[in-house]
Amino acid sequence: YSGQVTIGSTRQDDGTYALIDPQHGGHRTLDSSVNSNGVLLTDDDDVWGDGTAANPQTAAVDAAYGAQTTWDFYHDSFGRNGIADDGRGSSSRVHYESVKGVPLANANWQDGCFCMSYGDGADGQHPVTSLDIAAHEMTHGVTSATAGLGNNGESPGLNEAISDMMAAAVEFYADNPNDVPDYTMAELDDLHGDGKPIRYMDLPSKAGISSVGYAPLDYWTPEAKWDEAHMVAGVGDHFFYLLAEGSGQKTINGVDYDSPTYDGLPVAGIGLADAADVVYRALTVYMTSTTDYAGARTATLQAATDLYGADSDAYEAVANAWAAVNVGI
Ligand code: ASN
Ligand code: ZN
Repeated sequence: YSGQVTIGSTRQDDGTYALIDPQHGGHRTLDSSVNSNGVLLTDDDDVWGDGTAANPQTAAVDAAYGAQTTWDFYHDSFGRNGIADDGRGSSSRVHYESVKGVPLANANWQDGCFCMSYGDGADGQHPVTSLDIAAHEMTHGVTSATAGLGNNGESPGLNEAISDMMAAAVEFYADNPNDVPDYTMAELDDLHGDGKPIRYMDLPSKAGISSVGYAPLDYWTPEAKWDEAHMVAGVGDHFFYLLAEGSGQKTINGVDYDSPTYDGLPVAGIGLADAADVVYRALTVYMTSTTDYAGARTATLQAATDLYGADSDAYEAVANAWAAVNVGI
């Protein structure tokens, strides 16, 4: 999905190369079409994949690129040394199926294997391995290693939103011409077979009714306590878009956005880098396993105070962006 890229590999004793990335904690890219645990990918000439899904190495290139780029984003933006901030590399499994023989149109993070797993899409031809997906899944690992947002109430939805926020930030960080930096999720993976993204951060309900029977929330409602996590994530996704870019119409990298506010009052954005700084500090210093949206508001206000001061534009923007999604008013 990201065109021709350079990825890390390791030369082995037998002269072949393996997808072990020494610059990123020894991250390993594994092929799960052999068995579900996955086997390390190896190659004779160290040129991997060919840009087509038919070549089984192509998805591996995406996964390796996603892991290294997300690692570099966390390092360069926040000084974080890997998912657990201890230098340890994760692994990524491609051609993964949760149920053997059933093509998987999804990807996930699992703490148990410290790994991301990527399916090949509903038709087995559209690997779910774009950069925003990789960054989303890897960020679940960061969240797990820090705030540990849990399974109750609004925390799972907030967890999903944090992964979407950082996924957007990673796309902008990578600035890859083959993958336009944007505030949508999975626009390259064609998960629904209609060429459209699965989530829109400027106006989450634009995604329409999902397979779970609900549309993502644009604004907080009591539903956030029980609705499906990716629907509840709409509240946080919308908050983040407004904090970074502000309300109203805007075209960024050729993509049109139009972000309304709950109270109709405008929000002035502080830019993506500062917005990501606020969220990262809130996630790693103030959020806990039970943080809900009201708690996320408190955490981000505290983080903005720490980073920019209580009298700063950033503090005011954080407060306004939460009010604009009906949190804390
Ligand atoms: N792709 C999904 C996620 O990371 C996986 C899931 O919902 N189980 O949120
Ligand atoms: Zn997720």
